[in-house]
Amino acid sequence: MSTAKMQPTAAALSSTIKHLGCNFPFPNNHSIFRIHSNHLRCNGRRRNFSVMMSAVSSPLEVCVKASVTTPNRLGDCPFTQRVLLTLEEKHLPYDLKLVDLANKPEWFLKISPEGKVPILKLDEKWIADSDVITQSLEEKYPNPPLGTPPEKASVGSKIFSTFIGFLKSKDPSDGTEQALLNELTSFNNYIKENGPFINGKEISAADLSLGPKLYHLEISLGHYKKWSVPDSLPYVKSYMKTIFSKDSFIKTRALPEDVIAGWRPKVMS
Ligand SMILES: N[C@@H](CCC(=O)N[C@@H](CS)C(=O)NCC(=O)O)C(=O)O
Repeated sequence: MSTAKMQPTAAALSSTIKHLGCNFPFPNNHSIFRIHSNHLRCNGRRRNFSVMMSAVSSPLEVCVKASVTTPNRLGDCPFTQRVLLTLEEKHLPYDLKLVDLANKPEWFLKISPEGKVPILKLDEKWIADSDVITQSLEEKYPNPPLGTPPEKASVGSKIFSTFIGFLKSKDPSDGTEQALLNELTSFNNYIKENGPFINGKEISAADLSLGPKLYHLEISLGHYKKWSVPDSLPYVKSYMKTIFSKDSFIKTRALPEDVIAGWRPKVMS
């Protein structure tokens, strides 16, 4: 088990606040503070910048798949990356607990009876399943809001299953490539009309779920089928580029070699 801490320091936040020309008392205990929109008085004037109001006392613990190619690195689970992206976009500190899924330790099976990652500890309870985890994070930490309106939540949701169908297919004329192209085409048309993200201008939960799946699609179809998203779908391509280049994505993405290794059993079966 290995632990990697990712958190801003209280000192860094304090120095940002001082930069704005005010000195607020800032506890020097390395707690992490969340920023809310609240008005404070500074130098006798009401200032409309925001300062910490509630403390996230310690980093949230998340069990994630460990890399199979590189020691002490995050592995290739798209559901895990979805959860980490949510934590990043909500500026929540977290600790990664890397789990070797090929050799699951006893401590992990005790807290994850299904033996699956991701699991995240919230209010002293371990929660499984990325749907449940991201929903629970949204409820407990509503700012910034990441919820996707229900009528848009399933946009692009068939891309992952059709991608897997095509990846596993051994018969080029079985229609699996066309099924994927159909899903990507309707996503392309949707983003063209409604983008740049699924909910319009701002990134939301549906993008944080789809982004890692498109990353797996790009790497594994490129590797195993020498296939890439056609130029006739420019909105899909620019959507992928936008999401893949976000800092939160770069920080939480798997190594391409892990993605390739992760899909090998499906391709070979
Ligand atoms: N529905 C779950 C799926 C999680 C899942 O399938 N995780 C895979 C890794 S990507 C896993 O832990 N598999 C167990 C194993 O490989 O033994 C979610 O959204 O979190």
